[in-house]
Amino acid sequence: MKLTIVEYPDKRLRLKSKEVEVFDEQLHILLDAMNPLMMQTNGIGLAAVQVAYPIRALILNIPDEEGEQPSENLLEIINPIMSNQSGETMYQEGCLSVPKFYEDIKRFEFVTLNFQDRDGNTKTLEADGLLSIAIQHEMDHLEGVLFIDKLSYARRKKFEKEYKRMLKEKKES
Ligand code: Y12
Ligand code: CO
Repeated sequence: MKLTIVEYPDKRLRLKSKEVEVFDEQLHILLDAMNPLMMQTNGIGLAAVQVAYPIRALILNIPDEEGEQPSENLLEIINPIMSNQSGETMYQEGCLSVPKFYEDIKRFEFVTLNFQDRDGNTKTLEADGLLSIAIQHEMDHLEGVLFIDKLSYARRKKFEKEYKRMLKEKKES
């Protein structure tokens, strides 16, 4: 299965992802194809909508202390629901769908997540640190929300100008 990352300002990133109801081989094939794509592009999180499948599925692989992302650490999260949120933290976020841009974004420090795995089994996860931030970033994708939507008016304006210039240079090269 050949996947490519949908990049801003593509409108497909604005779709609200649909709940996964069938945990079949098609879902497994998609998840299996998302993982190598995320690894090849130095990602730590990827939602299915970012590869043009607007379903409530995402994968995460948070680097360990050595900066490694072994496949045992891969998290596959289907139909996530946040049940608890607390604290406040700030992190300079990036997104595979908004290449080359990083912005400080405020998030909850701790979250509790209820979700299903690739076979439909229900799970609970308590997250802090980078995992908590990544979960919130990826869950925003399921609602069609991007981290740049959380910027102040002035920062968003600056981003749009710089991004437009970057796209123009890319087109010309
Ligand atoms: C903290 C903050 C944000 C997240 C969401 C997941 N974000 C990513 O995985 C971002 C990956 C990323 C990778 C890049 O490298 C390449 O594309 C090769 C990158 O660099 C460029 O675009 C040049 C930018 C972002 C989780 C946790
Ligand atoms: Co993203």
